[in-house]
Amino acid sequence: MSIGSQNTLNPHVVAWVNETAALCEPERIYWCDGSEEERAQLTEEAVRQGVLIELNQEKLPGCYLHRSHPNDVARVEACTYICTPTQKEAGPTNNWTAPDQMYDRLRQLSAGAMRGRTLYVVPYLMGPPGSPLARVGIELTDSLYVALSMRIMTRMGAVAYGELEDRADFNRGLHSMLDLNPERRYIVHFPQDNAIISLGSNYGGNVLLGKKCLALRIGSYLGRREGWMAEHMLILGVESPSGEKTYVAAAFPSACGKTNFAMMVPPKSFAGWKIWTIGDDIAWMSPGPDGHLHAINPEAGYFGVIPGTNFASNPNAIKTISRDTIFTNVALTPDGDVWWEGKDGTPPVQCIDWRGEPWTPKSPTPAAHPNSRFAAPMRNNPMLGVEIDDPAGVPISAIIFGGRRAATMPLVFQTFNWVHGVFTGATLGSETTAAAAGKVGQIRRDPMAMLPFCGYDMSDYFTHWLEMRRRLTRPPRIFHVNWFRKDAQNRFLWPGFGENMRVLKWIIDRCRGCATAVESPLGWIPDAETFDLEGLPNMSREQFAELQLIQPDEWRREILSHDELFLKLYARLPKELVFQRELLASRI
Ligand code: OXD
Ligand code: MN
Repeated sequence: MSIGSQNTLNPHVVAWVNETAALCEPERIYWCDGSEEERAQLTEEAVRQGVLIELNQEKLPGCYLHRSHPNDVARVEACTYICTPTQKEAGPTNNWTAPDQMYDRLRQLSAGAMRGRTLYVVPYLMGPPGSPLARVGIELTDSLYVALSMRIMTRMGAVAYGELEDRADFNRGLHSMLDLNPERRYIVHFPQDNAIISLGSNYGGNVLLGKKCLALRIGSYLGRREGWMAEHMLILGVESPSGEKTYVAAAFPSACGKTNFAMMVPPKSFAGWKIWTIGDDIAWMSPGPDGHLHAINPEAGYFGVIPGTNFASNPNAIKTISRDTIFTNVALTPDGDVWWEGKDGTPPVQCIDWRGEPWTPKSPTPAAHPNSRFAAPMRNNPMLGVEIDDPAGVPISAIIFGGRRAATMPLVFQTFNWVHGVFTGATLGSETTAAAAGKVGQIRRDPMAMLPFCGYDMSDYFTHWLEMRRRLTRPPRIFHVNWFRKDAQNRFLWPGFGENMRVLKWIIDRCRGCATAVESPLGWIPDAETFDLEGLPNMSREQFAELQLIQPDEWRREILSHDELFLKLYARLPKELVFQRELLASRI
């Protein structure tokens, strides 16, 4: 075994790398430093090995295509475990195995797993340097794709060792692709040890360990212990024409438009308004000395769903992915460009699909996988908020929950108070998407969009939310939105994308106490007579009222469907949520 140049003196890191190398037996250890030279060298190596395909560098400088194994294209919740010391701590919504048993099983699978391969030591920092919320992780991986993607998605390299100094409190993440056999696929969290082991996959959500594994599953566990929150939320700043900024965090389930919302361009009638992106997927939030909830984005890049991304739906994303981007599972055109369903322009006459097979517009399957992705550095975003590097984060005025619902849910409502807001988040329902393996389009309860990401018992998580209120003198107001309501002909009732600015404006005006609202059984809703529809073609006041309609029959069914989750959690569900449900039923 030859050792590359070790670039940290931290004895805990060195000991852990040696211990892992002794188990996995890599041929070589490569210590990443995050430099430009390293990026060039590792990229060249990835192209040589066929891990990355170089794209047309004139059109797409610094951009590459990666194809994952066709059996490995999404997060796999069935293979994801939270191995707390007791099953009770993981709760009924997580897979659990006793830690000793799971460590044994994974150790056996990892023994000699990196023979003939390189082990990359990837040090990374989640959050701005100097932030009390920031955390260091070290991922040991045998995937070059992971090493290069982590460089985009996190603050990777020397900066992490600088923050860690000689401490031992870093997240230990071990990843090996093994042979990509789904039978040997495990994404396992040991929150009490701040450790993750991911085997048998090379799909981003399962293997970029800073993201879902550390920033959400382990993060939520640490957050409860230490009095902060790790949430599946975008963060954005709304700037008014007079320069006033209001910050909002929003939780939507995977592939429901968080990236589009975080990068939104307001419509023409909102001249002078700007949306600044702070984060598109994850928020770490903690009470600040001013009594506000303050949020940082722990990530440094976007791992976005690409189908449907175009100049109309998300012009800032198109600019962001025009360079230094790794595309996964999109199609390749003959001139070295990429293609996906919903891209601007006409489909190519022929291309190579995401599996590497010839494709034409007549082919029966899509050219890009429905969960194809881009990994792009946030610094490419022309509307990146300057606050991104502020260790104190941004004060959050509104929290928005949203799901993908063809019926029942109105465009927007404001909850009556924090506890009602927690109930609304806890009962969030949404149609399943291609971001996770399994059936698409079925409504499931996805509390706070955290069902696949909560690193402990979901009832304790609700209690944590309720308790956070006591630590805030200026809590955010809580709202619910639904961009996806359809009419009887299955057409979307709301245009979405940039037009969502109208809803966002109502939300921030409510937070600032300067928008009217009408009381409804669900909460406060905009007055259909005064809501800003100016310049919105094809939207009459009657149509807007249809979007906001609350139908008692649908709502009776909706309340019954909360049982899908509540019965599972009933034994430990905070009583506040049970009472909120009663109140809602009586209002309906
Ligand atoms: C994601 C997801 O990749 O939520 O962000 O699946
Ligand atoms: Mn996500």
